[in-house]
Amino acid sequence: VPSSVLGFPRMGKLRDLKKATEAYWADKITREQLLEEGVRLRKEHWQIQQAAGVDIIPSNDFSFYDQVLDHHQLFGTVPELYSTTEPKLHPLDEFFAMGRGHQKNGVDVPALEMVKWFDSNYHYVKPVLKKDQEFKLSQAPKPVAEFNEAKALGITTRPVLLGPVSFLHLAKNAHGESFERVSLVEKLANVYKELLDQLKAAGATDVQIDEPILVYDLPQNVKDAFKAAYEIVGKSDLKITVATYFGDIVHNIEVLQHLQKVHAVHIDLVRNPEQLNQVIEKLGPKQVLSAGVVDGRNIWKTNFKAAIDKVEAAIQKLGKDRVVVATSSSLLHVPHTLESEKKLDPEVRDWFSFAVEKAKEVAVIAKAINNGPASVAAELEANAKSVQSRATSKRTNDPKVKARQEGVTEAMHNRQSPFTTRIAEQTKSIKLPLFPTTTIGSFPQTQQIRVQRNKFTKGEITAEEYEKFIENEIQEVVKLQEELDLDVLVHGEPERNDMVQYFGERLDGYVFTTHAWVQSYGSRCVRPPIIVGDISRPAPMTVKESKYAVSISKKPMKGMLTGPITCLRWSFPRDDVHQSVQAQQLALALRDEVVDLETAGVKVIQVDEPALREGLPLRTGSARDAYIKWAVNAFKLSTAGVQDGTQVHSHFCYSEFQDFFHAIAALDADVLSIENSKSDAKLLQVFTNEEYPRHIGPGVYDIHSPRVPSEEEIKERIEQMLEHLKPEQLWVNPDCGLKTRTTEQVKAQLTSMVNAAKFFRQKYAQ
Ligand code: THG
Ligand code: ZN
Repeated sequence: VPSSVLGFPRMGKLRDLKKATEAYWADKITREQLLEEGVRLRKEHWQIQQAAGVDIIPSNDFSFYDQVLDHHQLFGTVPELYSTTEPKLHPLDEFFAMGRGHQKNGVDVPALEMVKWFDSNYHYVKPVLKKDQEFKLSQAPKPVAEFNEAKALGITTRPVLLGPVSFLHLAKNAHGESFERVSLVEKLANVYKELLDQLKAAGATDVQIDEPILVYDLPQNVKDAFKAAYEIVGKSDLKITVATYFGDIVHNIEVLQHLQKVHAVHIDLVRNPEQLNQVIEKLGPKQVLSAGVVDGRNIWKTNFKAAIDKVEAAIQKLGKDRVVVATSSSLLHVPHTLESEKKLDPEVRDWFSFAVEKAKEVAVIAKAINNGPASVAAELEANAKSVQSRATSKRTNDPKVKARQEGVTEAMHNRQSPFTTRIAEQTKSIKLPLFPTTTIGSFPQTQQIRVQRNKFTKGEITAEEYEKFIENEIQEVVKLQEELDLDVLVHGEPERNDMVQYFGERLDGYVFTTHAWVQSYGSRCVRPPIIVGDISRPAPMTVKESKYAVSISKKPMKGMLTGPITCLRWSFPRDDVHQSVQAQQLALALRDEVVDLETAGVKVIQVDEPALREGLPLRTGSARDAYIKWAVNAFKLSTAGVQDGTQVHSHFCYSEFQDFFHAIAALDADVLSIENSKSDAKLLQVFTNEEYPRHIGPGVYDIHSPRVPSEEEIKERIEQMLEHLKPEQLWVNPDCGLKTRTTEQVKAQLTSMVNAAKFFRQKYAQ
């Protein structure tokens, strides 16, 4: 029984890849230096896995930006916009141009669209394909080059590719073209076959082809595409492992009959252990099962006994030579190594396992099975101790939290009065004009803010000095907003590192790390806090800053919180209690914060839930309905503790509301601000059709661009919105937070916005 890792994080121990790519973009290092850093990181990561005792080590899991985007160049499908620039871009720059746009030397091209990778917090770049798309294997295919690189180090790797059907399904059609992308499958599969032949010639024996879309509900033509694809790809002499993850494949089990020519099928037995028998039944007589038993999505130490039991269950049916021990998915979604965490409480640290440690885990599990438990007796014993320690720790169980959860009533989820009553109260207590203007919460996070925060973290400045600095920042942001004549102000969030990490650092039941970065997209990383136990709020988290902001302005100030679902989803959650329980604990902690803000004189409170939609189970059906119910309840529980006169806002960073509208409406937020930068009438139509009574601020300009929209342009936008929404419903705001903009840009953009709002205010006053 060999051990296998499906993919390794590529940032490096100290986010080396982030630093190198950003230095390259800033012209601080040369292209050669960046490429060298790639070579160094790949080598380091292969050697780590080799030293850990992993038998099947992946290659081509590395990427300078995104592994899905790599395929555009690999298969010769780079959109013309990027391949025909004047002057022509070097391939590496063409690649980055697709990922993040390119504005230099007269070239000005925007980035391709980026979307979430299944239900993870990783984003991939959506490939764009044309109806008459041709495919052509690149001259020096990256998978072959990286295979050779590892081979030169004496390591025979298993290259990883995103499979042809998943690639087509996860891509999108070129603008304005209507066609079924899977109709391209044969053409594409031929190029895969060519690539596999080259890998074979280079000395590869195995290849991992990821087809994660098998966990989705799939239309018939997509399922059929597997037949066409694997008839061609399956002619290769390589042993192919088709990998699935993040869900079960039982609902698509018929597809396995099209995969009879492949060597192995990988399934995620962490998320869906119950699929084991049904998948085994459909395997061909010689096919191998790759059993994903080490969690690629979370940081918990694997329970060796439980994992071994799962693998043994597979061996019982298939025999030892038809089973592989593997990570459940790529380890891309976990941090590099626990080794770097010097400040974690040892009790808790002992429960965790990051990528380096997980590589060791698969090797130990395989060894226990191959050579008997005695061969790894020390490891098994230490593991059992850690598991026991976590299960019985006082830190995981807090009777006070449990008692409070038991006392939660239905009534606690509902505001005191219906919206019509509330809004009448709010109009009196907050005194807002028609078309009120506001922003989403964050103001530019300047270099200076980051420097001061770092100094404070390192103890180079005192708490008082830091506090004074933050107050000054708040003062400036408030002054700026007053000058701009905005109606509902914010304090700008200079004190916050990340909208989830900040709260994780202030809640009991959480621990946070110093180096545990996970790639979010491109060079950008997040450091998810870890939920280890029952969650509670030892002290107010945001009241001091909000109160200060209230004290320096006569205008209404908006308090800013991250909602329970987003806190949960962008953290590493516990795997020993249901997520709905953790969400409710977060909701109760936030409820106290909301009430404390109200007491401190904050009359408008925004609770953001950008991750609400991505938490939807990947397939439609009862699991989705159950999720919507507990997720909506958590939001309502967190916000419903206030008086009628306090206004609850929420913000959503997406506008695909069609299939999710009822969940959003059920939140019962007084005001919603939503992304609408593409000026999507379909979105507004949803609100009209459903006779949505509450207030809405569809973004009037796109904050992701430095461009300054003109007053006229914003007026046109508002005019369009008024075709769907009543004037007394409409708020005027940007489409997201201003964190990534400069102060200059913000001033100019908000000036146009406020002027446009004033125009309509006057027009409708008569
Ligand atoms: N926080 C968390 N998850 C998220 C987002 C977030 N997931 C979705 C979306 N927002 C992802 N977007 C970003 C945007 C910017 C950054 C990360 C994710 C970012 N990170 C800094 C970096 O990599 O340089 C972190 C540096 C630091 O904090 O010192 O800029 O907002 N949890
Ligand atoms: Zn947003």
